Amino acid sequence: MTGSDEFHNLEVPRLSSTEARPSGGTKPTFPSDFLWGAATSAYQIEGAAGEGGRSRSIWDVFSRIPGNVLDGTNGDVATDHYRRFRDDVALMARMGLGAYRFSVSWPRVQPEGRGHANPEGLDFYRRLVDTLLDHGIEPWPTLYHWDLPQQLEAAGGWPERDTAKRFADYVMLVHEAIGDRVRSWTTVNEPWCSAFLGYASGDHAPGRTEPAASVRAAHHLLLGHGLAVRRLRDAGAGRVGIILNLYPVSAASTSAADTDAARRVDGLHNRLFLDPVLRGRYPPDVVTDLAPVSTFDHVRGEDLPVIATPQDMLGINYYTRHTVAAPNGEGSARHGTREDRPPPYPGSEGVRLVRGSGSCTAMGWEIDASGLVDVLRRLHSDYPPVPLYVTENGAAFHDTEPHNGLVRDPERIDYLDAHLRACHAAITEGVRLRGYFVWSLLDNFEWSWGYTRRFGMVYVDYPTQRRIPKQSAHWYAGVIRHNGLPATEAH
Ligand code: IFM
Repeated sequence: MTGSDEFHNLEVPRLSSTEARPSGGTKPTFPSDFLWGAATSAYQIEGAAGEGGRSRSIWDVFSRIPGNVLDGTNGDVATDHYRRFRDDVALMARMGLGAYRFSVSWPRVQPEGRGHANPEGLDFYRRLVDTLLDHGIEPWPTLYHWDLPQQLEAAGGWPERDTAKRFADYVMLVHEAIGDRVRSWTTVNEPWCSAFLGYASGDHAPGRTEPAASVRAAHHLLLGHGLAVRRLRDAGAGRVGIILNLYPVSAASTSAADTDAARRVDGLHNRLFLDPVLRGRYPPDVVTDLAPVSTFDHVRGEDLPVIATPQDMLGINYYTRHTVAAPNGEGSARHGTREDRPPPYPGSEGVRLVRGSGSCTAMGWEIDASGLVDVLRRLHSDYPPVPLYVTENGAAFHDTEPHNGLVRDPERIDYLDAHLRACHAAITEGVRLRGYFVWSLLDNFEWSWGYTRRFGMVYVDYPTQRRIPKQSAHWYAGVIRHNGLPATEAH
């Protein structure tokens, strides 16, 4: 935010009669203590890559290799949040956010990934947390959102057990700095992405294509989470939890082959992470599926109890559902990655993602809010009880340029509206869902898609860094203010 006051009055813009669509339903109201938030992550917004004593992360290195990022960009400047955080927090306050989920950059706080802390880096997060608290916004730091210090990758990265220990040490540096002011901690964001996009498909940093290493990485990310939970709890931290990206997985047909493909993909995407964390064991069928690439001999006897250390909450990131077919099953292939090749994840080789009939976001992800209800229901009925938070949900669309200070993004409002109705339905069924964070507060660096995809409720004009709240930001502010949704769907 550049100090302009286009966000001055957060009234929901009036809709024309053709834009309003009756739902016929009642007006969903959320529990009075429901937490309304928005999320970002360090590498995607901070910029200031070479400042304040920050070292290089794996994304600084990966994004500089031609071909890795669609538009050839990187997070050097991003949304310049490192310098503009005060304006950004003021903007959040005007939206009425109750919580802000941000991530702490490990290479900013502990440049070598081990050893001494960088006081300037810690100071940045102290100032951010203080500013949030001054505005009545609860800070929700995430301790790892994909920006591993490059020095740790040079030492082997997440496939090495030592990285999990280094992570727990770094977490304590952060806790020492802001632990007196932070109540809610999330450890690792979407370990599936770090492990399998980072070490198997190579779509994300560090860009390795080593299936065996990806399975080890998945385990060590979980171990790092468990070690961090224990250390944080010993240090008196309030509430701690991990964040998983979960997808309902359906078979494209009732054939035995497609049904088995769905089991495999569900195992690899969901149960490989949920079961160790919430049940203290790896699912035997997934271990069998992964046998061609891993004997799981990296798993030590003491690890699973550590990973399953009871946590106070579970964060769920939900974007879409998957329908899958066996290699020669039914259905038509869908873009699995940017390059339109089948995802080479171990354990599900040859399985195809099948395009559904619904419309898609600019990421090519099918919009299906009912999948969020499915995910929440499953956690409620199949796993031990734990308070749930939707820690990311949102969509990229090809937003139009600002016109008269307004960016109209009706598809995003529709998306958020539908998914919040799904949250409300789940709560009505008894699911312990306690809060919801939109991804994302601001347009930002969307990893290997660079700046070509905009997820923000706030438009960022990158050349000037001007922030322009989109119509969805106004709409979300209204939802927060009313603690509920309109009786009619938004657009
Ligand atoms: O931008 C990412 C975020 O960093 C992690 N979850 C998914 C988002 C959209 O791809």
